[in-house]
Amino acid sequence: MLVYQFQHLGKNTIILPFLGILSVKSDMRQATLCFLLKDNQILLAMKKRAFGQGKWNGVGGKPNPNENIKDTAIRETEEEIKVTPKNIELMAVLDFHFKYKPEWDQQVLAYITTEWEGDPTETEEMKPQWFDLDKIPYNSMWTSDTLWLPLILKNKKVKGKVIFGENETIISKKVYEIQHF
Ligand code: 6OG
Repeated sequence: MLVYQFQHLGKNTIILPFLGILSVKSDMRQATLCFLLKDNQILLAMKKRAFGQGKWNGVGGKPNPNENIKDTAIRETEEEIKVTPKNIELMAVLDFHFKYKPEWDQQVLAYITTEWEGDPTETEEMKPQWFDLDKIPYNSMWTSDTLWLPLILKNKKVKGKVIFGENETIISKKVYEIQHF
């Protein structure tokens, strides 16, 4: 089976030779993550409420209607930790599926930034904290973070798909490096 990507057909276009196009468009909603990096440290933030509550994560959220996703990444970082990123770079595009909670399905675009204005500040939604790169608290993060975060911290760009079963266990995973998006 051949899997191609055609911009005009959408993200998940599968073409079976002689059989035609099997599936065309991904309708997953999108969300962003932004990680601040300085020296040998990464800024994570404790999610204080709602989806992902109690986990350390990058900062982000969902686009407003008609909002460009990169603008979402910047706006959410401003809203959640009072920092304005100046140079964000897309490092990962990750499809997360929840077999028993399909309403949680989302495609997450993860960005890194090394330049910003403002000091990370706690808000009602997130409590930011710097971590040494060798002390990332993976035990208190989404379990799938170990699959892709170490790669983007080595400056690799990645795509991935993870399917979660019950209790956030991973029942299927595929993460691979790409040259560019
Ligand atoms: P709000 O519901 O807060 O946006 N997000 C994930 N982050 C990680 N590290 N792993 C996942 O795997 C994630 N799924 C979603 C994207 C949701 C926030 O949660 C992130 C957004 O920053 C399951 O508006």
